[in-house]
Amino acid sequence: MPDTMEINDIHPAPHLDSESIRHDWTRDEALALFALPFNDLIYRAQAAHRQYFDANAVQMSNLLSVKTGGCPEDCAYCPQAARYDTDTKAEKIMDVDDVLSEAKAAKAGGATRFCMGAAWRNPKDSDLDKICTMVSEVRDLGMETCATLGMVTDSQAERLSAAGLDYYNHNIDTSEAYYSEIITTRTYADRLDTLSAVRQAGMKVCCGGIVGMGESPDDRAAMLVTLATLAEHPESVPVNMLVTVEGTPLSETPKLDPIEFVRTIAVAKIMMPASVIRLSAGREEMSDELQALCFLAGAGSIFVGPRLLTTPNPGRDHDDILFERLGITGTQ
Ligand code: SAM
Ligand code: DTB
Ligand code: SF4
Repeated sequence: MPDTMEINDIHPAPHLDSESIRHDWTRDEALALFALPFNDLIYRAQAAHRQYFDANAVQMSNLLSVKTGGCPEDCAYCPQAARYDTDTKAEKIMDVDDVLSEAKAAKAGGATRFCMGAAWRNPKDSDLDKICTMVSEVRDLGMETCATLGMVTDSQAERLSAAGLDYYNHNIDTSEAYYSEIITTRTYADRLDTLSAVRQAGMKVCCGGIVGMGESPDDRAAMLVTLATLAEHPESVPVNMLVTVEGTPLSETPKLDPIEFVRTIAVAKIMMPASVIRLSAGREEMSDELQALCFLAGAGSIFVGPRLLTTPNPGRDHDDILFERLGITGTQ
């Protein structure tokens, strides 16, 4: 692996030469970024962020689980997998009117994007009728729309796009090498196929992963390289800290060093400077100071509202105070 001097030589600090959009990142380069002294890394990431974004603005998305639990997949982190004995029980898909009430409340609370999640391996065509109605009605409220429904075919992606879906979230979650330690009911290639269906249908891609699942530093670097070498970078890159849930196979996973989490956000920002990196799951257990470091490292978006899908998230009161203390404005 190159040392600090070498990576700075290859990619000079941004005041000397701006971070440009590259799609040819290598694992060694990613590892060398991870290995930078923390201050150098954060400086690079913050400067990259400022080339494309207002550094004092953070976009707010609101999640809603429109179909909870009972999922046939075996994702080792997930409380919604039917095979694990968790507190999350299978429910039916929500009624459109109830979803709309939640979206209106989210909009009133300042969220600009409404993300609808379903615990499916993949939606049935008949499920999509209702989802498409939700999407178009949420969009009519003047919000951006996002959905995460599992794997979709080309024609399903086209239907969602036609209904007005702005973003499709589909995470690669970890490196290809570590994937089978976490999920065995589908492959990495399945994931990439859905991402290309989403792109082909003209939607924006929201794709990231989870850290703190026992993966190695190499896995974290490899995951970011996969994202940053896609033909187009995902417009939105959620970086989730594993939320450990009782009953899931990862419930006892030791906590990742929070500094390594901040480094992951910073490296993602340097490798994909024009993408919005989202400080996603895990904020409930993070200090305000840790979240502030994530914003400094280039996180430009969060999930707001008291819940993620099934687990708690800091309430708006807490986030309002944090934003006030940091001089951050919530925005698109
Ligand atoms: N079933 C669909 C799928 O897997 O794509 C959509 C819903 S799934 C819950 C969406 C994403 O939530 C997962 O890809 C994963 O990245 C994230 N997630 C789920 N459980 C999590 C946990 N315990 N901690 C952090 N992120 C989690
Ligand atoms: C993403 O990357 N994180 C969100 C959203 N996209 C769908 C989901 C986090 C889920 C955390 C566990 C739960 O609340 O069930
Ligand atoms: Fe199902 Fe998605 Fe949870 Fe995996 S992450 S078990 S696919 S809901």
